[in-house]
Amino acid sequence: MSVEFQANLFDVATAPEVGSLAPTRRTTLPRGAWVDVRPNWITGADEVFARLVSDVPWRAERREMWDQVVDVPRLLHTYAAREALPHPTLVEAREALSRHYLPELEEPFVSAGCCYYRDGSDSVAWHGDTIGRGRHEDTMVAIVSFGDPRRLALRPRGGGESISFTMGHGDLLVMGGSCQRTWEHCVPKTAQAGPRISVQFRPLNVF
Ligand SMILES: O=C(O)CCC(=O)C(=O)O
Repeated sequence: MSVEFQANLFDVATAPEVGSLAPTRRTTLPRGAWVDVRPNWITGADEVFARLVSDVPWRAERREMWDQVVDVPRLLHTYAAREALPHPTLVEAREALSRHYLPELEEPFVSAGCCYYRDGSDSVAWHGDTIGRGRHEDTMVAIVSFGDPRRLALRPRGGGESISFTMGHGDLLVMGGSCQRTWEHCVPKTAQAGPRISVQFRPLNVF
């Protein structure tokens, strides 16, 4: 699938750099969930974004909704454990996350789900990553965002007040503890936004 992308708007000459994870800011949520945020974790990320746009084999999905089959409003591709990632910075990021969170997670991050939000009308609805082990066990999902800022909102499963984090170019957000089964998250549609790519690193058998 070809996706239009104006690479000349970006500074693809600056080399990407994965920063330190020492100053992450943790927000503790009720029911054993938490969110870590590290703004500007990957600097010089324009070239990473451009390569992901052009090299990831993006696919559009369709799904049944009520009586109709509708387009899923974003493009997707998942790199399973042991599959080569499309940019060395993603390999570096996955290794840094695995090292930093090993004492808590007790296993590495292995897969990388990629989502391409082409504009503000692309989105993902409220959900938890509960296919696989996230349904019953505490786990972590680490999201790195590239491109235009978008809001990632979280709310307690079953109802309650939502909170949200704006994820900008190169920012990291990690959902941990019981977050996938006791909370839901979404990326709502917005009136104005350019393209954004989200890369989600997950441990084995968390989807
Ligand atoms: O776009 C994001 O950062 C969130 C993606 C997500 O929640 C998912 O694909 O499960």
